Amino acid sequence: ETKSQAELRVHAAEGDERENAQERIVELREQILAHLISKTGRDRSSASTRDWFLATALTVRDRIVERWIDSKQESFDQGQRRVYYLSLEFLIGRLLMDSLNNLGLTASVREALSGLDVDLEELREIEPDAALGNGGLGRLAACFMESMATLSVAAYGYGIRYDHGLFRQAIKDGWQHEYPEDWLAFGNPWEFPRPEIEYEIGFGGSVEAKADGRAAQIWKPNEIVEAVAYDTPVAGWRGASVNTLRLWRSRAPDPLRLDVFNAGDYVAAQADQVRAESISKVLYPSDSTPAGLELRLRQEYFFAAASLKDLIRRHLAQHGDITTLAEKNAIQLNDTHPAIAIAEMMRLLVDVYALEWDEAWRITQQTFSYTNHTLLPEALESWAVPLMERLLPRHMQIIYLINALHLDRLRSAGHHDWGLLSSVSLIDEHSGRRVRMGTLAFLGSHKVNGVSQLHTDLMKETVFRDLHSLYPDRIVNKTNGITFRRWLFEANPGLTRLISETIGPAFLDDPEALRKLEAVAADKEFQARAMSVKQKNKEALAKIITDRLLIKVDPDALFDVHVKRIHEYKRQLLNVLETIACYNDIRAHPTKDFVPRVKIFAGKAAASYHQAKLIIKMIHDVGRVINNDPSVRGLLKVVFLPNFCVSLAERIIPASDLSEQISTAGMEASGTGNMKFALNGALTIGTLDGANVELRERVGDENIFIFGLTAEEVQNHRAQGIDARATIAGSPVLKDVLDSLASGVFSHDDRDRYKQLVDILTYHDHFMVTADFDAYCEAQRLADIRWRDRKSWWRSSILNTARVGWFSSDRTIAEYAEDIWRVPVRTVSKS
Ligand code: B1H
Repeated sequence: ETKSQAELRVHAAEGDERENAQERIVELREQILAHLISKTGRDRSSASTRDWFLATALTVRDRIVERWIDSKQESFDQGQRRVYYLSLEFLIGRLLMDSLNNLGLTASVREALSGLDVDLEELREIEPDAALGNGGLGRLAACFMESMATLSVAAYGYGIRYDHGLFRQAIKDGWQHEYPEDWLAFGNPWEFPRPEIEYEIGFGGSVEAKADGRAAQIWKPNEIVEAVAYDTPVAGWRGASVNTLRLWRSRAPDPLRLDVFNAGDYVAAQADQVRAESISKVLYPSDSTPAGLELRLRQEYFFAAASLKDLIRRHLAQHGDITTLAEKNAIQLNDTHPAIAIAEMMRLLVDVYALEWDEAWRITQQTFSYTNHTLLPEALESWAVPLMERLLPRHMQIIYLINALHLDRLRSAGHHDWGLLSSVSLIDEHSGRRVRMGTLAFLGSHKVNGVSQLHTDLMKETVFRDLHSLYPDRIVNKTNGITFRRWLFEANPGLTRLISETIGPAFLDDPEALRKLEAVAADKEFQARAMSVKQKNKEALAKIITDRLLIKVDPDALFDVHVKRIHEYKRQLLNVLETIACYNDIRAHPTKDFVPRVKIFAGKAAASYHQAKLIIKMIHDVGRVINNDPSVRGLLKVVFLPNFCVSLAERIIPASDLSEQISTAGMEASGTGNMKFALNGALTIGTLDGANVELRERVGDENIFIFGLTAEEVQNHRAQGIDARATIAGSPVLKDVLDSLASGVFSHDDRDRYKQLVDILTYHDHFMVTADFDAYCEAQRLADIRWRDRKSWWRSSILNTARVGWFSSDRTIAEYAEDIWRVPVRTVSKS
């Protein structure tokens, strides 16, 4: 038996491949070669890795396309209700391995390529990430697209085809620098441009009344931009079905003003085009704080309007009747970013399709639903009325009308309290006049959901308290999930294989079947094998660290990992302070036995977020001192991996022992990294925040390190005022740490660098870093004790993997399908 045959035999995720394997391999090889020649114009002797990647991707794509056409035909024939997922972000990452795995082609393609002396791993690595998102919200949309295809939900994703995704992060002297990302530089083999699918999107201009006195008006925009479709097929697990991600690119109706060009003003001649194209030029790089700039509103309206035009066209082509729109279509708003679609839908129904206002409103509400992803006050989107009036005059009228009817209805139901009425009004009168997009999304939807149980409870108590009291059935919870295909099968083939050999392949189709691992959680041999898988993953990560940072880390050390966007509420700072405390402890006790740790950080800061960038600098400053201090004796290392992205996460997560999920309680709506780490057998150290709460319920108290204030305690603490001087005075360890930072121990070149930061912690520690510090250190020491008892650690690790099946995004999507969209789901399993 050759190595590759053995691989074929055991690699469960590549299950169905044994049959006719040899013929298939030969056929694949021929197709790859044919594509190589016809699409790159090169042959074997001159092809580059990129050429081979393209040829391979196109070969896979051919197989996806067959099923794509079938899926579309099938949902048309069945007249199913379609689901539309509107999102400004889809953080997809790479697609080659994802497509191969889902089509069951990984082993055959690897074999076909190796016969051509090409290494699939190299092709995998050359694919650029499609980074059309900032973080959790965008990645969730990508997981949902894959799960909807897996469950054969007839779904379309709609978004923007940004020329440039999330910026590339480079670190210079510890500081973050941003560079434009260029994922399309070498073309994109997965997408199909659809130049024939284009819509005119208007901006600005004026509104003319119609003579008949009805609600309908005529909007005369003074600027037109075209939206052109680009489609990417999304294949579900085992090729169950293939859905479409349709992304819009903007362009001007005329590429050039020829008269101006001929007169010699080349720049002015192209000005319209530049203005139009700027809409789909670049993703706004803020996670959780909306930019609030005019271009952002243009992006939001541009893609919402194009998507509605497109789905209404599809509906009318099939059903011919606008009044059945709600029965046949469900539109999910991914946060408020597409919420202007509600006003646009009303405009289309009333002004264009001539429906009565009340019927239009009923159809709109029945069609739309809205997911809220954050309660941070600064993150709640609102638009200044004058900007809205200038850019979207008709929509502003419609919003006023929705508001007037809404408030009238409340008054006639006996609500006269001015405080209540102004708090649920669509217009915020406090800080200039602004349109509240969350309120618009809430009113225009039949269901509004949070993304974890705690977050949903807090929605009802805080931001949406008054709206909830008026519409008590509207808010529901849908706890987030992740696709196990990417985050286990693809990212961790070693563990996938081990699980499959131990409990059989049923878990590949039914994540709850992972529970069978409970039986072997304490089994010596299974533990040893799980350990050896993790060890290999850690060695691979150690190599990445050495290659990129020239820092040597010991794969036997505990890998303590904190990767996510850099934000004060996520409290990377708390982790750094604890790191300094460990450093002080190690130096003070040269003979004490410490658990060797590698602290691994990665994540991007919003370009304008000064405090977050300072935290990145601090990680580097602290790391430089610790990593170069011989008295640390290799017991502690601090590394920051630049340019965190989906493909890097796929390397880091399977190599992690400890997962840092330490946000200030009440501030992380859900988190999804927490789920990815637990699935891959990392133990979590975390607060009772977001989905950590549900994670603890599922893995069990003894298999997770929970510490710190609860959301309620944080609220009380804040209400009492948060002068931290007493807390600091009561914690000698913390005091030491802060003194050393403030006095410049880690910043000799600029001793005052962290002075202000320490002041903020001392006088108004909004994120409760000081309040939680001692509890966090204590939890870390419990983790040390556990780590020393390797049997107990590994039992917990295996139980984590065994018990997190519920966090599959298939479960999440099944819940949306049943409670919000009211569409059926179907699973295709192996047989
Ligand atoms: C999340 C955002 C977000 N919540 C505004 N909110 C943005 C807000 O560009 N903007 O304007 C971009 C992103 N992202 C995250 O969503 C939450 O913080 C996570 O806790 C949650 O897991 C994730 C998915 O629900």
